Amino acid sequence: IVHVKINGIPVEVAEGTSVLNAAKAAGVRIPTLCYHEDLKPFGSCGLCIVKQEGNAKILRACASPVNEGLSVITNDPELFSVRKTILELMLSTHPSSCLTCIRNGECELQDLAAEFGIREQPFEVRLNEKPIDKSTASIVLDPVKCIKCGRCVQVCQDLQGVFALEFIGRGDGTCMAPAAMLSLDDSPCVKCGQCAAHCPVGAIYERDETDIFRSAVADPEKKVVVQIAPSIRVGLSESFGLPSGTVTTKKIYTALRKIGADVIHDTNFSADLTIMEEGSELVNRLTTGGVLPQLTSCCPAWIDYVEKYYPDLLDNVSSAKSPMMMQGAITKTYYAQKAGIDPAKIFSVAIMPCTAKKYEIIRDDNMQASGYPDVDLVLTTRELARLIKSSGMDFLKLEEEEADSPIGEYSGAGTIFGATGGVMEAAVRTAYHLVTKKEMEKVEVEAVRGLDNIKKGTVDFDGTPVRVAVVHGLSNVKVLMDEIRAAKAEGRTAPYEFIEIMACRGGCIAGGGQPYGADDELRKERSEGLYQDDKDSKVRCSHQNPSILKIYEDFLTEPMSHEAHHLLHTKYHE
Ligand code: HC1
Ligand code: SF4
Repeated sequence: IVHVKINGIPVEVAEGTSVLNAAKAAGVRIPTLCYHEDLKPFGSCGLCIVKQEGNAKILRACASPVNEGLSVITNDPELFSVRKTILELMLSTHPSSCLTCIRNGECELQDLAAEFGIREQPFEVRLNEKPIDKSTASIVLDPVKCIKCGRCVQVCQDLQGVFALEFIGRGDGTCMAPAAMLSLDDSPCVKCGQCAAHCPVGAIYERDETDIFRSAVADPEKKVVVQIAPSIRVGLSESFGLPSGTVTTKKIYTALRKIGADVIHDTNFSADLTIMEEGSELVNRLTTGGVLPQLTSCCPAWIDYVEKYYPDLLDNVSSAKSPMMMQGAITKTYYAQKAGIDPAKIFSVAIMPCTAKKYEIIRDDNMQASGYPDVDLVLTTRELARLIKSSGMDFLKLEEEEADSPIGEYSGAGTIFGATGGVMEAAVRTAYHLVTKKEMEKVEVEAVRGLDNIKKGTVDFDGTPVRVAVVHGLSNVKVLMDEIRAAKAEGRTAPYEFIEIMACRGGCIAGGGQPYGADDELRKERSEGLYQDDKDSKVRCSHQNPSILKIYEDFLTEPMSHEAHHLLHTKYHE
């Protein structure tokens, strides 16, 4: 512990804390643009400069650790003027197209320009015009808006270990792009969208497809069926000013009906279905000497990653499709039959926290198992927030409505899919039952909860130990994959039976399409929202969901049946 003073306010912090965080502890905000809690301090923007008292030294608050007795001034007329000049220089290389920018109203540069009262442009404007990259279905790069903060490069290289983005060029001409200015689609990008979620401005963003939704609901020939992912129920609330972690499932259903959706389904139902299929697959592999460890397959950025970086381990990946794709296939078959609707008329929309889901629906492998595209459109949480806001409704005052039967019903296990460790916990609850024919006394599996990079545990299936691991954030995934690969090269099996993998830190609750501003505190709050929702659920295990039992009885026969294989499984490939 050291004692420091921020603008004369005494505060005690751990040694090594940055001046920026010490100021935070003292209730003082220092402006930043390049800094992000997920990343190592980069120090490129210079906005966080502060003065050290006693020697008039200037420090970059993000990158300077405090020491005993340090006293700093974070704001005075001189610091204000330097910061304002930095911002004016940034604006001289940034287009002033704020009104038509996707980040209008949610841009960190715009906020600072407003805060500093910038009213004119004293510097000559020099824009770094480069073509917009729209090569992927997921995200768009607009280099002219880049402020060279470096967050996206750090995210892509350090957090995700993907190295799709790097700094290209020098000086004013610098931009962030794939090596050799390849298009994103030709780069190793896995479309996780973490660069977009961390970009402070509108230089990298999700492909906005809200207009496609508007056209679909305006078309009387189309029956628009919408599913919402587990983590939407906890993510969307922040867009409407509610405390993070607030769950608004039933208001979201109402909002979707009001913006024109004909039928509301919930991806949580298919999360339960996934557990039945993936859990049965695991039991099958365990009992028949199959390839182990089994790796989960619901995260499309992870699937893109394993196909690109570890194709030699594809046999370890579960053949189960993601809940979103299962839901799509079931919607245009089982649901269409039950509801007496021509599947050709169904327009299947998935609201997802993820940009990679936009790419998943157009993968070539079996994503049209129903005979039609199983999912026609994916919108992110941010796009849904825009649709709701532009409709003029007051989200906070909406009544709560139910989803449509028979594939809207879900268990708490389906809900927790959205948090890192949730798929594993849900799978354990059901696999335990499949193996032992008993129910777990305590369904919470604490060992796989929380934000540790790699979580490991052993679950006792009545005398049979099952070793599990959970990993999130692709740079952490690499550590486990290297371990599995090394074991394989030595003719061994890595010491796990089942591993959950999510590309984004924290899991889907902090996916690349969720509301901006995720850091570990927010990830924790969003996860707690889902865990509470699970705790409040009457049914907490996928195999106890009555609608799941019914779909097997009426339609799929049993997990891994011929019909289930056709609709719900696929083969991942290089
Ligand atoms: Fe996810 Fe999933 S949990 S991948 O993390 O398996 O996107 O929320 O919808 O499909 O259910 C995302 C979340 C989501 C799928 C499920
Ligand atoms: Fe890198 Fe993910 Fe952005 Fe692609 S989407 S450039 S992998 S951070």
